[in-house]
Amino acid sequence: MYDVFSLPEIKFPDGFLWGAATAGHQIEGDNVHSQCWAGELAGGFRETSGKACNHYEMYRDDVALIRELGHQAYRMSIEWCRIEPTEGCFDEKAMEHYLDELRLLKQQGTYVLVTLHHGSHPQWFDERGAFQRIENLGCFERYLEYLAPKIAPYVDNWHTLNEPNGAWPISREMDTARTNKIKFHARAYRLVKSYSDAPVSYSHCFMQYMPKRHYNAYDNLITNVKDFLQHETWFHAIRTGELLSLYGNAESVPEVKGSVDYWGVNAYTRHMVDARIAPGDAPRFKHKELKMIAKDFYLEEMYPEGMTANLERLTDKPVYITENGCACDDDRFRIVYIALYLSAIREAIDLGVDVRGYFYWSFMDNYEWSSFLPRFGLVHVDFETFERTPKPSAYFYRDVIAQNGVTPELISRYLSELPTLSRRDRGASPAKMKVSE
Ligand code: IFM
Repeated sequence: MYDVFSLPEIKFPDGFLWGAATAGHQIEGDNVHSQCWAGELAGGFRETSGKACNHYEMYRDDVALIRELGHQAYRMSIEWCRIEPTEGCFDEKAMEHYLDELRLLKQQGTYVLVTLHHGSHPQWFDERGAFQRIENLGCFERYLEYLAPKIAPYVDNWHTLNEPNGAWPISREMDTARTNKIKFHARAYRLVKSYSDAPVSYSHCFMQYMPKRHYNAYDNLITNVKDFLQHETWFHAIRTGELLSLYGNAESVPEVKGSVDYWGVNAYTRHMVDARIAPGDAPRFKHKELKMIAKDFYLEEMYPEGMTANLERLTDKPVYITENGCACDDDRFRIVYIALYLSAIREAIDLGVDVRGYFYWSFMDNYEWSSFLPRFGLVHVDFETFERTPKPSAYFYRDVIAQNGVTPELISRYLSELPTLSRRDRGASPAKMKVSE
């Protein structure tokens, strides 16, 4: 655990943008035309998304809460499967729903970042092979031609795809999907640019890979391969237009070159690589295993140093941190996490990285793709009643925004001591905490 009380004052550049992020499938509920919905029902999931946070019905309240909590910006996604539930048929009511949400956000002065594809898409698109088949690019284009001009007046910033580089491609099929996604991204970038002057990028899943044994050649080799395939091939493609593949010849795609106006970074933790374990995914060091949620589901590790190191690779364009956050039952961890990662981001700025904004993941507790257990939210959601209750970290973050930084005084106001997770605490229900307003 880090001594967050010894952090010096951290100030951010004037105009730094502060907000939080969400994604449609994870909060809206009843997303029945999505491939995720079908996949969930097919089994293998701990829980299905069901009503999620019921945001589709409660969006007016949520938009108001974003403002009440002092956020300047909001990152949201639009569900393609609601707008085009069957191929080629567009649902005007769903379109009007999103336009209303966007209008409300703009009316209250919120800076809006819209992600066009965040993990879920129509079931029919999935049945056609989704990103696996480059022929499907036309489907995405047709959808964006419908959507982009309508929402452009309300969008301050765009993301084409969320974490398209997410998994490192260990098979030929995954490698094909990876290069196709770069092409989908680039086409979407060009299309959006024809309707909007706002900046456009994608959200790069920036997992930091590290060898478990720094002296071991194989651990280092696999670490470098993973990093190369998941990160460097994307950066290289966008910087040069050259798409590298593990299985085929490199391809030059001019449309890809320069297809981001800034780097969108989603970064949470690091990943240890051990060549003795296939496919290299090593367990964390025991002393770093913070089981911050009650059930045996997730092991988060605070590794803010990874954020600084990642950002140092992105000095050629501005950067927005479009996701960073932690899943924990004891909200005090979130305060520690935010303070430490902001310190790491400030360090990157001092090293010459042009970081312009920060979006905490997530605005509220939500559906974490197969379960409601990991609670990433600044706002607690009761998944029975859908009541929203801001956590202490939401007020901490509100004050960070107001001060454009973190001070030792602010940390002490919200934390009286460092949270611990002794063996005894594991599995215990989270301590009741006073909400400070
Ligand atoms: O919930 C996800 C999000 O959809 C994509 N980035 C990581 C988050 C936390 O796992």
